[in-house]
Parts: sequence; C-alpha cells; structure tokens
Amino acid sequence: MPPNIIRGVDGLPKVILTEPGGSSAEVLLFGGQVISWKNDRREELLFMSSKAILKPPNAIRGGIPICFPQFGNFGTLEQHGFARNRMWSIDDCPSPLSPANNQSSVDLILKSTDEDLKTWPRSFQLRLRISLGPGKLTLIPRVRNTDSRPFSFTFAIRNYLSVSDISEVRVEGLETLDYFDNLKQRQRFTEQTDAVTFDGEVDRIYLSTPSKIATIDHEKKRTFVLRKDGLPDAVVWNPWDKKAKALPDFGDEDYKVMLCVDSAAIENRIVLKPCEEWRGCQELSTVHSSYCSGQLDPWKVIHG
Ligand code: TA6
Repeated sequence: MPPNIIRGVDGLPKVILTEPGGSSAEVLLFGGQVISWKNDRREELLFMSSKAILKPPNAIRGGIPICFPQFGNFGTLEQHGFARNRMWSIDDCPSPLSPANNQSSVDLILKSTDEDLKTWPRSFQLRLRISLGPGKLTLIPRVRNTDSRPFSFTFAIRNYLSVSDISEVRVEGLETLDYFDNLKQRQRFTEQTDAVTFDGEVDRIYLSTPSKIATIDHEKKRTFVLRKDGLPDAVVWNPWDKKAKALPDFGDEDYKVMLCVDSAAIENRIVLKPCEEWRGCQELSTVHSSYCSGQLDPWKVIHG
C-alpha cells in the first residue's frame, strides 16, 4: 500500500511517519527532506529557520536536506548539488531492501532528468529510505549508476539539530581528528580539544571520523547520537551572527538554537562503475541525559 501523501499548509506534498511509541517525522517529497522529527513527548528535535522559504526550487533551511551529487561549491554545479532542489517521488521498487512498514517508513527516489543531464551529464538513481523508530530516525541513501560510463560524487546528509543554547553544546568523538577548515581556504588542521564547543562561526569537515558522534545539549539534558556507515566524514557548521545575518533565509538569532552535524563522504569521492550502487546509512537517536549528570559518559557513547 503506497504511503499516505498529504499536502501541508505550504501546499507541498509530504508523508507523515508515526510509531507506536508516539514519535513522528514529516518528509517532504521536495528535496526528499525530513522537515520535522518529534520525540514521544512531542518535542521538535530538528531546527527549521524562522525565515525558511518553503517554495521550490529554493533549498529549505532546516530539517535534513540531502547534498548530492556534490557537497560544497565547485565547478558548474550549484552549492551542495541539486538533489535538495528537486521534487522526489515515492519509490515503488526499493529492492534489494525489503518492503517498508508504511506507518513508520517511506522510500523515495530521485532520477536524473534531461534538465539535470545538462548540468551534470550522468544518469543516476538516488534512493532514500527514511525509517522512524522509538527514539531514532534512520536514513539509508543509495546511489545507482544508470549511466554507460563510471561517475564519481560527494555526498552529505545535513542534520540541522535543534539545540537550546549553542554556547552550551559540546560535540564529542572528533578529538585528534584532522579537518578541513572552510573558514581558512580549506586548510587542514588537527582537532586539539577533547570536545568541539562554540563561541564563533565554525565550518569544518572532519575526516575519517568514528562511526558514532555525540552532540550534547546540556540545558535540555539531551544528547544526539549520530551513528553512520559508508559516510566517513562529518561536517560541523554554525554560521554564528554575521553569516546568519547574511543568509536571507536564516533568522538573525537562529544560530543560537541550531547546529549542523552532518554525515558525509567528501574527502574521497565515491566512484561508481555502470550498474554499481553505493549505500550509506545514518541513524540519529537521542538519549536523555547530559555530560555532567554522569549518566552519559561520551566515551562510553563513542566507544560503547
Ligand atoms: O557546510 C557549511 C557550508 O558549506 C557553509 O560554508 C555554508 O555555506 C553552508 O554550508 C550553507 O550552505 P547553503 O548552500 O545551504 O546556504
């Protein structure tokens, strides 16, 4: 049975996922983008800009956009690729994945169009399974090369996390890693601290990270645990005040209540021969505790 597609207040077609535990998620066909994820206490876990423009083809500033076939701004392609600016459709043939349970899971697909082939002359199919479970949200992206020649791409799942106060947030699991600093012409540095904290703009691509990264929101006693596979890198981004003012679809004060911690494949491009398929996986979950409560030992989260 195809998932139930409804139209939101903005008129955009979307699918609502629910699970018996009481959490929910909203997925737009536009951009194949999760725009809301609420826990069993109906608290919103994802950030949506107070100035977000929900009007295609504008990218939507919040939720979980997909950056494909490129992360960043290089060459002829638009920044972060075009997948987030396209209307996706329901995938009736998600094999080899087993058919999804339609209440809490949806399969989406984006196929290259003649228009896309003008900017990125490679024929592809991008599939995304989004599954909701108690306390977790799982995304399984797959790219299939339907072209007659090999192609390569970079990829990111951009998670706009909602936080209570960015200056009180710590990101654990990135210590001692190398990163490209987008604020310093992508120069390579090594993380010296045992936790990334925020008192200004941060725009970094951490390389070959552990498969688990913890984002700890002290005030909310909430930790986002990001588990990922097939996506070796992680982007950490907060625009802070100046960049926030410069972005037309970003509220001036919004930087205080958001942080992007993305699962990505950027340093080494993914190469696919004809008919080959790449698969990635990301699971976002939340645990109710904070560092100082001693209940959550980030070391255990990362290494547990
Ligand atoms: O990852 C950070 C970044 O590349 C920043 O440099 C900033 O431009 C941000 O993404 C937002 O990009 P967007 O195209 O969504 O405005």
